[in-house]
Amino acid sequence: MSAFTDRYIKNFMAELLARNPGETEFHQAVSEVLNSVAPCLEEYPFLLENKIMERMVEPERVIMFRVPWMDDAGEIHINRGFRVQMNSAIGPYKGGIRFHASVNLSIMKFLAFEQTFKNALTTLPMGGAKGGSDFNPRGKSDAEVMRFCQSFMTELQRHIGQDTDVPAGDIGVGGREIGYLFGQYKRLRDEFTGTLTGKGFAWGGSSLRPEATGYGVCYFAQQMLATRGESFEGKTVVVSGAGNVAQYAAQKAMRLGAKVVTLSDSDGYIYDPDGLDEEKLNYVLQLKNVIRGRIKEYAKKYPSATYYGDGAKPWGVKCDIALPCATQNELDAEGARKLVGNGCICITEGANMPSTPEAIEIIQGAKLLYSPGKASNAGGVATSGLEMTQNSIRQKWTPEEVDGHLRRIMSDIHEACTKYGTEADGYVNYVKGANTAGFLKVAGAMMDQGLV
Ligand code: NDP
Ligand code: 2IT
Repeated sequence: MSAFTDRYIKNFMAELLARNPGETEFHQAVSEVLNSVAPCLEEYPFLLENKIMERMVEPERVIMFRVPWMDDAGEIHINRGFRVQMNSAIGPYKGGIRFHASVNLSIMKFLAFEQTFKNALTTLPMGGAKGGSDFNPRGKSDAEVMRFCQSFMTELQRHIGQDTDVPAGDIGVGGREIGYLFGQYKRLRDEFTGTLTGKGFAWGGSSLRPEATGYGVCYFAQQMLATRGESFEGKTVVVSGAGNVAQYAAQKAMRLGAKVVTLSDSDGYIYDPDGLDEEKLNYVLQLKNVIRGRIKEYAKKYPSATYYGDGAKPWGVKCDIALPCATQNELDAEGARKLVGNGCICITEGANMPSTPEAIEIIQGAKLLYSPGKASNAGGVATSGLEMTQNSIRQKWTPEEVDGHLRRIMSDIHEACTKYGTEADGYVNYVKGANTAGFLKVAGAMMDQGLV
């Protein structure tokens, strides 16, 4: 990197921090991309002159709104709603909605920023956005969740549409919430369109959308492993999380011949040395998606498993492959050292930004196969894109057709990462590859469309 680029990055980050104080997750996401694309900025000075990076970090629009709702006991609650419409250079805004107590503007902006590059990688025409609320769905009744979703959508509906902005699920937003959100959208706008994705199969949803993120993670990991002549067959896999992404990553890894030995939630993790099987996984699906219980119940049901509480993370469990599928910054330097020390060969991210910058440095320093979420979890939004296509042409594709598209897209993303991320010694830096490929596509579209 030249002295000029080094100075540019330092000045850029100083200004970003001054303009967006306290938004630590957003700073982290921008810093990673900026460092990856610095050589492009050096190579193409017109990107600097046109302030493409400066434009990319300023959301096109941020919507923040009050979400009032009443609980079952008649008490009134006020939450905060968000939609960050980050970049529409290559298509209508697209990205999930997160309901979690930790949601704030920094988390929304980092997710919308990441989404912009991820969506560009999918090869489909989708811009980047993210939304959500600091509403905590844990312990809420179905009726409370429904009233909250209706209040949230009463404001959000003004800002979205099938050709404008198409939300979907994320942490705390699954099939149930998308149903309530869609119902209210349809009622207020009097239109049955593909404005939300992740819809129920009977009312516009795509087959395989629930499975798509987790399956895509494993398809991507297969490609990574293949670069070293390896596969899932006979490997031990550690998965974090127990939600949508974790469930289907575990299922696919298992079906590809691996032994999945952990799952987790924010309270702790279970370690099952015998590994999951179809019956145990069905129990987890029931536990998390229907009963909405905690992962510690697994260890009560299956005595082969041990539960580790107090927020313990599974990274100390010896494994060949790790799939972080819970949340941002869940894998820190200490966790990374444990994985490397125990002989792990591949870390494929299912969550968005689950590894801290220090963890990534350790993992890449040890030359492990390592992919950032924006590449390896893109199967979810890609299948949302396929849902939009099916809605537009008013047709439904078979699971086999959708799976074929998903496999091809994950393979194309892998190819883009190797094209832009292969280093002089042959090591594939998937972070650099993903950021550069996504950046060049969005930057090119922004250049074509003038100063907007
Ligand atoms: P779910 O709500 O279905 O599951 C989230 C899981 O992560 C739960 O097990 C949850 O445990 C755990 N978790 C959430 N917050 C924390 C936290 N602060 N600390 C520890 N554990 C936590 O969400 P998804 O599976 O959909 O999402 C998981 C990740 O994947 C997120 O990073 C999301 O952005 C990303 N993602 C999701 C996609 C999708 O299509 N759904 C697509 C691409 C990425 P608990 O119950 O204790 O909160
Ligand atoms: O982070 C993500 O890519 C998602 N939560 C899915 C977004 C989508 O629009 O399907």
